[in-house]
Amino acid sequence: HWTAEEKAAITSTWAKVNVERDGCDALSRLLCVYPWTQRYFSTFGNLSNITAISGNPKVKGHGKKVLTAVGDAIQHMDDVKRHLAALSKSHAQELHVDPENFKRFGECLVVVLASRLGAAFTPQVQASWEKFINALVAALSHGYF
Ligand code: ZNH
Repeated sequence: HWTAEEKAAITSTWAKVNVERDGCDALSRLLCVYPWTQRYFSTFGNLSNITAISGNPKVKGHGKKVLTAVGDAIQHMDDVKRHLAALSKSHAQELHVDPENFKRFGECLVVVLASRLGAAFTPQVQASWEKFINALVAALSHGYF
């Protein structure tokens, strides 16, 4: 259910992503804008303000881990649900992450991509990303039901 243009939009913009820098930015935004999401990261230390959050090495490490998983999912765009089945189960059953937070994180990621890409983040690219984020969120939420 992806057109060639959508796939090209996703893979070409992803080639410009730095998983550590942009992962840290997206996760920092989540923790700052939706501070109750900090409850999942009680072992991360100081998350008291945006400077502390974005400079926290554990935020950096975890942001990289999450965006690396997003990059892997892009390699499996036609089969995202199956590709993420185990990760969905672990978020549901072990980490107990409210799946609403996947949507929130996806929105943070789109903001980071838009600010990095500037003019390259055309309406067509944005639409492709919104569609991909929806598929990613659906796949990650699948193991909850
Ligand atoms: Zn998550 C973990 C992915 C979202 C929370 N994650 C994780 C990991 C991965 C991920 C890959 C690792 C696992 C293993 O190692 O096994 N995530 C992901 C993705 C996404 C996410 C892809 C989207 C897109 N998460 C999320 C959110 C949250 C979370 C939103 C909340 C808010 N995670 C989490 C936690 C963990 C994880 C808590 C664990 C951490 C540690 O322990 O270190």
